[in-house]
Order: sequence, then structure tokens, then C-alpha cells
Amino acid sequence: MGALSDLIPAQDLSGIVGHRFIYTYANGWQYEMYVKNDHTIDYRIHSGHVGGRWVKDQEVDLVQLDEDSFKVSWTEPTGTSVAVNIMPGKRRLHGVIFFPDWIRQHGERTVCFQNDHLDKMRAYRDAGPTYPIYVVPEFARITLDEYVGVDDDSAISVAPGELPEGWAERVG
Ligand code: FER
Repeated sequence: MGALSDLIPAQDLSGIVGHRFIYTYANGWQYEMYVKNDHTIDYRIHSGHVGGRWVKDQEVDLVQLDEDSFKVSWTEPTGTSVAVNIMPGKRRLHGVIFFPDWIRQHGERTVCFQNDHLDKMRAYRDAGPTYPIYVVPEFARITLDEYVGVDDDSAISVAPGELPEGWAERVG
């Protein structure tokens, strides 16, 4: 029997916690994730199937897999599940989104500031249909990685459509 310390690598999350990432998937969908702390993200969706959607204080599982390799996983109140691998040094990311069928059919129902509509999202989730799950696995290029600091509620505080022109196109 091996010790747990042989199974679970030492966790240094400093390469990701407090950072804002803007990235564009190979299918053209552009996302922004702020890693607020080691168990919470805020995010905005700039374009794609549910472009315009934004969320604060989503609980996530965040781990370091290896040097320059992190994984963020969670389930939304809508029933969508997401697993994102982030390699900041390589400016590479891979996301897998598992959408319920009702969001494939009616993505616009989730396009809002979700925090103001949590009960409605859970009602949609429970009404379904859930299956077949619409799986979207894509690589992305990280175009912005900026250190904002931990637990900054101003990092993501307006809708994607309310940002100054060119804001998501900043590189760095
Ligand atoms: C991402 C892929 C999907 C992401 C968020 C989602 C913040 C959220 C999907 C949804 O609930 O519609 O890379 O990063």
C-alpha cells in the first residue's frame, strides 16, 4: 500500500489562483475565467453557444496535476458540467463542456447573470430534457493571463456586453 503523498502531488496553486484568463477555443468560442480562490471562479462568456452568459461564485474543484498543469471541474445549477485543463506557461487550455440537451436546444435560456436567476436555472435543469448530453471537447489558446489578486469581487462585475470596446482582445 502506497502513502497518499505518493498518490497526490504537492499542490502549488499560485500559478492560477488570483489569475484572470481569457481564451478562445478552436471552435471560436471565447471565455473569460477569474480564479477567485482555490475553490471559486467567476466567469463571462464572450461568444459561442451561450455567449453573453456570466456567473459569479461558482464552486469548483481545483487541483494541480503537474508542473504548469491545473484542472478545474464543476457542475452548474443548469446541469452543465465542465472540466478545464489549464497550462498557463504554454498558454494552452483544454475544456470539455457537457451540456444537457435542453441547453443544446435553447442555449438562450442560460444567457443572463445567472446569480439573479438561480431558482429558474434549477427549474430548467429539473425539467430537462437532459439526454443525450451534448459534449464539446476543445483546445483553446490563452490570450490573456493577468494576476488580479485573490477574492476581488470587482474582477468580474459587469455583463460581457457592457465591457469597453476591445476589452476581451487585450493580450498579455
Ligand atoms: C469554460 C467552458 C464552459 C468555462 C465555463 C463554461 C469559465 C461554462 C459553461 C456554461 O455553464 O454554460 O471554459 O470557463
